[in-house]
Amino acid sequence: MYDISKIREDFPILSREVYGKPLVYLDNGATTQKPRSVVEAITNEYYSVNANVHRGVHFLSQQATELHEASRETVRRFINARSTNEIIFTRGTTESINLLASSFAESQMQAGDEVIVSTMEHHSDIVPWQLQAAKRGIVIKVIPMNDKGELLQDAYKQLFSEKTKLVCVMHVSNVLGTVNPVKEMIAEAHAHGVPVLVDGAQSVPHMKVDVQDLDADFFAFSGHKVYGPTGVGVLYGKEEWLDKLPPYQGGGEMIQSVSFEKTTFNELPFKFEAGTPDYIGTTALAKALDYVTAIGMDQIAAHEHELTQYAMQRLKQIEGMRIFGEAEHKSSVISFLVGNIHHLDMGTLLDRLGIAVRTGHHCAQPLMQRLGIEGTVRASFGLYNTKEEIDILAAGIERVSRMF
Ligand code: C6P
Repeated sequence: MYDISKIREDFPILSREVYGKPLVYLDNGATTQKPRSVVEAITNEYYSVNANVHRGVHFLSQQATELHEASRETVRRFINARSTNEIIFTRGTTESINLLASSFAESQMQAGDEVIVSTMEHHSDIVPWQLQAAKRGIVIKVIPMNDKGELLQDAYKQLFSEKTKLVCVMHVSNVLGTVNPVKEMIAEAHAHGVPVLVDGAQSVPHMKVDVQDLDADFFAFSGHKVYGPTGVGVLYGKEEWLDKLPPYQGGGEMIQSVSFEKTTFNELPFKFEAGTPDYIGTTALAKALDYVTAIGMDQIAAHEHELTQYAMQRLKQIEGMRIFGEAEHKSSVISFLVGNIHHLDMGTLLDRLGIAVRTGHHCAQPLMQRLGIEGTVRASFGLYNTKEEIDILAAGIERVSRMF
């Protein structure tokens, strides 16, 4: 039984008002709101445990270290990694991808080698590779998509060459909602002996993810999009790959011994975690994962699927409505434009009605170019959204449309 009223009570912010109207928060693709248990984990740890991890012999330091490492185990279990050695804590998806791009390109790629990305990628799956391209002369190849927002699998297969070293693809599009068939895409890449990095920023909050079932070589996600705190994220990597890659940053924690002549590096996962980690953040992330696990990822997926179906049907009734992203497998993201109304105008006026949506290019400008537009209005749903909120959104869009 999905008790939405009870769930909403866990998120105090959802009962606030903006401009004297009840908040309708539909910007979950950008970040999600936090349940009480996550916020309390942060204050509790600062008030009663706080000490630097992995360094001190004293009681608090050991307790903080235990919490931090228990959180790594929670993440491992949540995505079904084989070992906690495969869970690297980062600041978020962006840092996870930059880490991998830097370490992978440095050790595994030479001038002329190729990385495959897709048309719908977020800038954080593109720009790190462009930085490496400028440094090392690597080449970026792009998987095209059809007008429904689905990647063309035949074209994808044609992109492989003996120079292909990595595929970097998003699990779920933050603009179109498309759920890419990453399991099949990984199998295809593996048939060419090529590893795959999956950007899971928009999948982890919405569906059960099993990195072993996907057979992903690398998988990145952000805590703040899965009801956890800002500033903490994860890079999963198969141990055999992580063993081969050089560290990303140097500093404390990631070393075994240092002299001015030679430094030896720490074992996994610490080799990739230079400096004091956000150990309070990792505790809170684990609380967030516990929270969604207690509700059930399948239950969350079913609830959001129902909301998305309802919203698609409801929004399509609005005159002049153009929806971007009609893939067969679609997550809880709806991007749209209405008539000639600029996305920024629509977003600003919806905001005045208490409705928080995102507008713009959503950090996916190459996708906007493919769609032939500058930006969209985007409503993205989370586990606490309701059909009533979708009705408010639809009525809001109709009201704004009438004004133009
Ligand atoms: N998307 C949005 O769509 P960070 O900022 O590191 O937590 O996540 C970056 C990122 C990477 N990949 C995908 C698919 C994403 O959607 C995002 C973040 C947000 O509103 C902000 S642009």
